[in-house]
Amino acid sequence: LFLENALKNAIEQNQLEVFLQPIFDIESKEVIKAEALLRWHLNGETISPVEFIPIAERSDLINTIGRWVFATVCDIQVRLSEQGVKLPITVNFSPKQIYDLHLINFFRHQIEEHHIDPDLLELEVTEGVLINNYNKVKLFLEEIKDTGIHISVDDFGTGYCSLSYLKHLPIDTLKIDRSFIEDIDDNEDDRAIVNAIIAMAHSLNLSVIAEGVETQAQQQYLIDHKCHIAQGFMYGRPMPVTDFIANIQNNN
Ligand code: G
Ligand code: G
Ligand code: MN
Ligand code: NA
Repeated sequence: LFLENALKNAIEQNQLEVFLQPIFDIESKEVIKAEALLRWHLNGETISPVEFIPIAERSDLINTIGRWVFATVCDIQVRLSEQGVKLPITVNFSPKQIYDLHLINFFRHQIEEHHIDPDLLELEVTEGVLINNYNKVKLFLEEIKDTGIHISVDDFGTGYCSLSYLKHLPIDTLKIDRSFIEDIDDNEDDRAIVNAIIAMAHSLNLSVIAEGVETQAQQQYLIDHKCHIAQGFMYGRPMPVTDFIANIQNNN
């Protein structure tokens, strides 16, 4: 309860910060995208979203926070474009936000106000979202698609999403869950799952991103199996926007 009350004031107290983690093209060796990851600074400590997002999801607080993250990512896009950087940013989306009335209008409004190309924005929905409440989710995602915002499926492989769902929903990208990448060197089942996801993505004309890539061996496996977009500590940890911009300008 202490955390819940503190979280209610986090936005106005300026305690929330959006970090960026690079998403890397192994072939071109360039950062091609970034994921926005929220951090909460409280009394000199940084609290992980793993801890506070579930608290926010217990009430409408998740809607306030979700909107704040989106608006902040729009601000970040303005900052990037001032630096001559054009890079899509993905925003994590909580299942509860589907019930945030007028959320899509809010997105449209933010895009217009910031003069942003919606091609530079992408929502990450988890696989579970697609299965529960399919009809409502389909309508919601189609409305999102109409705004020009892209859609990716996060933590892919952990749910039970069928091929036909993927085919009928306006999805652009699959993100292979990092649990499958972690043991790819010595777990045959994980390799089979990763291969199947890559094949599925190619045949449905979707992009595919491997998450949680930490080693050269994992990267080599992905190259050999035709997945050339990756995210993980090997390329960069989530970092403050200022650091992210400095890194981009040194490397690209
Ligand atoms: O960055 P980190 O590994 O601590 O993130 C942990 C989890 O928190 C991830 O599953 C991520 O999707 C989630 N998360 C991070 N930022 C946000 C956010 O802005 N909104 C939502 N709903 N989840 C987030
Ligand atoms: O659930 P989601 O995919 O949104 O989670 C993203 C989280 O994964 C981020 O919070 C980030 O800190 C974490 N992450 C990103 N890359 C790596 C990695 O290479 N190894 C590990 N262990 N975690 C990672
Ligand atoms: Mn994510
Ligand atoms: Na994930």
